[in-house]
Amino acid sequence: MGKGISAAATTAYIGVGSNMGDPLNNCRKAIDMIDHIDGCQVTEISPFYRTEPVGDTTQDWYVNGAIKVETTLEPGELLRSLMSIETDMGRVRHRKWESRIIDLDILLYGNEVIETNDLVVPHPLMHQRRFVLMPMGRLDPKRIHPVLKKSMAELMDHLIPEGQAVVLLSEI
Ligand code: A4P
Ligand code: MG
Repeated sequence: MGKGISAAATTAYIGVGSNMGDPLNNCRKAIDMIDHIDGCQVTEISPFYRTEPVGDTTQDWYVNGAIKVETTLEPGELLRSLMSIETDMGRVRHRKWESRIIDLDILLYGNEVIETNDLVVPHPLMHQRRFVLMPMGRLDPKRIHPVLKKSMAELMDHLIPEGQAVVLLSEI
């Protein structure tokens, strides 16, 4: 986290999740790799949580966290860098929502609203997901969702918590 980054950098938030192998270690390793991307500096790391699987409830529980980065990469470049970290860590894609060694999602990129074929920001499900809002609320509870115009803390108050158990795992 020692590199300097230019004044033209954008603040972005990335969701980090894993439910295979050693999930906590996978999350930490991915964050370290993100910090080593040229043009990307990790400035804050949320606590990690053990979280009940959403979607396919037969899966193992996840470890989830979120990070704040300063980046000079364009959103598409950031996405490609994150996807190559997923691949380098051994992620193989078969079907949507399957168990994964690592999942890196761009949650917010500045206040930009992006809808292309391969990138939607803010992440379209973030406001419904406790495993995202809990760590986001620890990083920046007052951060405003650029589409819904509500803070992370307000979104957290409005979500439906059933089936979304979240247990604090560790403070960093
Ligand atoms: N893509 C579009 N927008 C974005 C974005 N903002 N960030 C595209 C990252 N990628 C984005 O993603 C599929 C495609 O989404 C990419 O090619 C990219 O171009 P993927 O990671 O290959 O597939 P996926 O993860 O199976 O799909 P997706 O939509 O990312 O799934 P989710 O929504 O991430 O759900 N339960 C718990 N407790 N914790 C979890 O972390 N995660 C999921 C996966 C389900 N249940 C979970 C968790
Ligand atoms: Mg994903």
